[in-house]
Amino acid sequence: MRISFLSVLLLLSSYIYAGNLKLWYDRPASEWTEALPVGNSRLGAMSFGGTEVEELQLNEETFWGGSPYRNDNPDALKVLPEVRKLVFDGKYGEAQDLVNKNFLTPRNGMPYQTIGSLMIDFPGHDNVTDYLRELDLENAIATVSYKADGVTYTRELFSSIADNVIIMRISSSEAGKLSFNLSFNCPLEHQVSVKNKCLYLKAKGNDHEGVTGKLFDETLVKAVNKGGKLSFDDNRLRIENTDYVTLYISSATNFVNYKDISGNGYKKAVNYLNAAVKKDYEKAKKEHIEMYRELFGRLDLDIYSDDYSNEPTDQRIKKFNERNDAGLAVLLFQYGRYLLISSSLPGGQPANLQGIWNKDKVAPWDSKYTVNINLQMNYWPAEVTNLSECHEPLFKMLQELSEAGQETAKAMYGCNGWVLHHNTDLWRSTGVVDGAFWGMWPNGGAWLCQHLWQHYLYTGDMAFLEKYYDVMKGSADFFMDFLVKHPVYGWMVTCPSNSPEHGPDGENSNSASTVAGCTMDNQIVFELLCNTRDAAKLLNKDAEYINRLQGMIDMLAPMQIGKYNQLQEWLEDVDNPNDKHRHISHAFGLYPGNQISPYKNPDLFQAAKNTLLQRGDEATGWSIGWKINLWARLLDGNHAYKIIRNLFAGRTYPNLFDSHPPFQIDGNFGYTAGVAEMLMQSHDEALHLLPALPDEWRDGKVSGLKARGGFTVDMEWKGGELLTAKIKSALGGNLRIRSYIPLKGNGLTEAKGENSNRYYQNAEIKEPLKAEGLIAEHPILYKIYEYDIETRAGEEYTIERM
Ligand code: FUC
Repeated sequence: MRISFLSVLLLLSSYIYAGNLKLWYDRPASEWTEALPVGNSRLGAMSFGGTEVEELQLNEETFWGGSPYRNDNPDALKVLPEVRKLVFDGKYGEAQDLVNKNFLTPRNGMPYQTIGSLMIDFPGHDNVTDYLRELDLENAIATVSYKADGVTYTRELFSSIADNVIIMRISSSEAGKLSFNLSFNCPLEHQVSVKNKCLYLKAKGNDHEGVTGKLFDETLVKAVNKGGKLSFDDNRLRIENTDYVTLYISSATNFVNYKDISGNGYKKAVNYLNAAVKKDYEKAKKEHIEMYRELFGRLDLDIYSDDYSNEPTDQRIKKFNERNDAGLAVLLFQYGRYLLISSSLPGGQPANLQGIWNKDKVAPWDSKYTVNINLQMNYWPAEVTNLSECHEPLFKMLQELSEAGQETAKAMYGCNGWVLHHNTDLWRSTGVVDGAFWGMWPNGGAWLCQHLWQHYLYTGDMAFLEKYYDVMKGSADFFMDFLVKHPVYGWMVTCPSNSPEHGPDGENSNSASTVAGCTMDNQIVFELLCNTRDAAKLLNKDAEYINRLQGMIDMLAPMQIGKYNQLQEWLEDVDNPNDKHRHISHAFGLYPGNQISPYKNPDLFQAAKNTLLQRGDEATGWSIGWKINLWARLLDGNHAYKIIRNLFAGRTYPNLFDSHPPFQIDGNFGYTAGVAEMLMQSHDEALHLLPALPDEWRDGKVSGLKARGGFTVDMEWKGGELLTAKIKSALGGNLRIRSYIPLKGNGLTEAKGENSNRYYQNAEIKEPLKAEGLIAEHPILYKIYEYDIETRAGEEYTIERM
């Protein structure tokens, strides 16, 4: 009996894990946002899954326009005193005009670019049945299968983590039935030819904003066929009457680092290719899966509801708000982890605005790095969802920015240390871009430094802290010089700056956003200086500097509560309670910061809640991602779930990419972090289990969440209550578990001693103001329970129902 190739394949594929973590569709993609992404951090492909024509749109993470350049404008320094005077005199528009004239350059940033697409034509495959296209998140493999003329055709696609090439196996159920042609489409300046028995594409990165494009991507496609004929004609690779074919797509650029482009892309691509083709396909697949699962497999989440996994993913998205499909919420959560692994592995570039997946020559916002929320959000899930290694590309980038940004700090502000404004790119540009209304914001680097400290808090890695201490200190040095005394309040403030992309008149860019000491700046600088101080103490260095930092911390502006019971966004009480702007910058102190909590400052906690209520629940994709985290920190799971519903109602593409619109990957990562934050929180020196569980997620279990302090948390819950938690300690030390029981009423309640039934009070109970609708709530009171476990490294502790 002849065993068909398909069944051999199935036998060989037995190590593929089964599960419901699949995106699947019953038709090919007709839009890019229906295509399915694969990636190994460096090489990405979007597979459309067509039958007559399969398009693999390709990316290589270092393929950007331009070449090494800088965008500092030294004129800034000359007008800085005047700009500051105008701001302090309340002449914000004039200050902004002066910034526009003196701080900017024509260089707003270089674009991340597509390589182009590999087109695979299957003549005659127009009439097909049994079509199935899926992306398996447990194995990081995309497949397509269908029947044409009684023959089943199957494709398996992955971007190999093990071999640094993209591999596609195309097979047919009957021998000799597979024929197809390969060619390239490329929107850039390019050449296609045959080289080294491969189809070869060389594309040139764009010239952009006066910066010459000096990067070249070189891509080789090799087909290894079983039987049949392989030939080249007219820059096409033709395969005829074969049983199965393995395609290897190898691609690289001449990029070495942000200052050096002397590499040899061709050589790199050939080396990866030669090594990959030597390996048996099944072995290559197995190694890729193993490396991927080492990361992905660390965290399991199950939330119980009716199972709709037999419906195509695009249909489930549409119906999400008609029913409780917790499986889809889990799929999207794990998709965020899949995307992070696939776009950000050690040694690579950080995930940009679109991760690594971009079809355009010049994408929206150049698909670069916006650092007034977006890049940070990309890394929110990294630690808490147990993908700490995926954080590494960001740390490396910070190291580089701390070098590049020194010149900017000196040239533009005459300050020590380093500065980054609201954007950067492959070339680590650090100047002001896009116009003062958006770009006059010197806190990008300071915010990113939070990630260094957070990595330390999760891992306790002292060598890491030592390695990156100078990056944090360099950012702190900048602010020690840059902050100025506010002539009215006497606080030390940033000036000029803005509350990202937003002024008291909203986003009307004819108005001014240029101000001094907005709340987000004060919070970010507070965190940076405190974290640097604490790092110095831990590392036993810079004793005198610690005192200076503390002196400055004591002079920073506090958070303030305004006339609508809101957390003020600016130093003055000028917030508009009907403003729905997507940036909720002053909520930084609630999340991702930790300066506001019901534990330490219930009045500010309530004010932050009012601000969120005033801003409303509709938002762009990433803003939704942020709001999920914020409502989780506000301990309101049902409200967080309401925001999740908004995410599925128009902010999620059929391929589960997040929609700003257009596609931006930050919202995917914000969502994944948000779900983790709903299930577990670790801040305020305590662990909080199930802090924001919505009614829809009453029963479930999770394993492998990470908490600050080196803890790994597994939990099972039923009827909305914790059944058991198993907490493993990697570092030892005190584990404080805290829970909050909301209380009705508005009387003051006495705060009681340590570690026991602590009641919390609000300092002053104000009547909520009503201005054009309900925009503020009565303060919430909590009864706070705590208990401490003294843990030992390597031991696991079980907690029963709380
Ligand atoms: C920030 C946001 C925009 C967009 C851009 C890439 O400027 O305000 O909404 O996400 O980044």
